[in-house]
Amino acid sequence: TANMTVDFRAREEDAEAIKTAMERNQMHYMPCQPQSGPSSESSPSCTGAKGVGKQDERKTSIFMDCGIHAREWISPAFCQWFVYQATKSYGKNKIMTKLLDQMNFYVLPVFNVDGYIWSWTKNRLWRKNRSKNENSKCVGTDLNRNFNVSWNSFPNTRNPCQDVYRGAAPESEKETKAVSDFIRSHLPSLKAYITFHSYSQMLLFPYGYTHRLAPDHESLNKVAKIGAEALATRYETRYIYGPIASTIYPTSGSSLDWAYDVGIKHTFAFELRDKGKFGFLLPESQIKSTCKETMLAVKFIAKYILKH
Ligand code: ING
Ligand code: ZN
Repeated sequence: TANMTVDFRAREEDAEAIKTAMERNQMHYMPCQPQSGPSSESSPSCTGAKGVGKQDERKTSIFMDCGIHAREWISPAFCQWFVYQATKSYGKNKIMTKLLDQMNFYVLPVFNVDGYIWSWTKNRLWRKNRSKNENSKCVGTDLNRNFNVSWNSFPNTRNPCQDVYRGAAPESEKETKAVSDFIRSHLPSLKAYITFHSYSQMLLFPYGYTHRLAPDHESLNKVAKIGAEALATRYETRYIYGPIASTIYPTSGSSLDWAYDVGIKHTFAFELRDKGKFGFLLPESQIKSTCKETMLAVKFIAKYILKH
């Protein structure tokens, strides 16, 4: 599996450009830490610009990830759209400016890097990552069954040859481990976790591993309703919403249930377009409209979270 890092690091030569762009947008620029070396060095070398955006650990934060499953191509497209729109509309769009001023958005655009590449180059319908499994010639773990939550409870995820293979142990995959570590180290500023899948047109929230309702069910249901309604205002795309187990199917070891049980109150999974006509092979002509309507939902969810 590919090495990954969840925080954004610019190359040295990009640092000046980023500094200028951020100052133009009245964002704070945190220069990189000088590396250890002779103190006489007039211009300390550094490996990158850390902390793009107004970084403040105490601020309300939202973590979003896309592309946990390789073949769900509309998902990484959305994360990219989100970052593009956010940076472009800062200082112009009132809601976006307020959101970016008052909260941190941590965006992981491609969770499952090697699986995603595999889906572009070898097998369009590949879902898992590409890690090798001991004692099996089947490759890959389903990263959305590999989280440390109710991990051992569902028998249908134990075979490495299945698309929903849970992995050798909870967090056995470095992608799962990296995201779990990142989230753990950013608690308790994280007020929301949103993960993007396709397809089905659903807005899901915990639980998947049990039919029990989440302690915050009423609140989750209300925010999901707001999100689905906001999304529909653009092109009348219909989303259904509800707990994972009763709305799509029961699952164990998902990032959504894990993030909720670790203490993030607002956790949602989008199943983006469509409802099966094209499925994972959503045509290019629908990318932009899907991103636009989804953006509305995410903005409404973020706005709600800021207020409550
Ligand atoms: N669907 C998700 C899956 O992992 C899901 C549904 C989302 C389950 C969030 C649990 C949590 O099966 C797809 N299409 O991958
Ligand atoms: Zn998925």
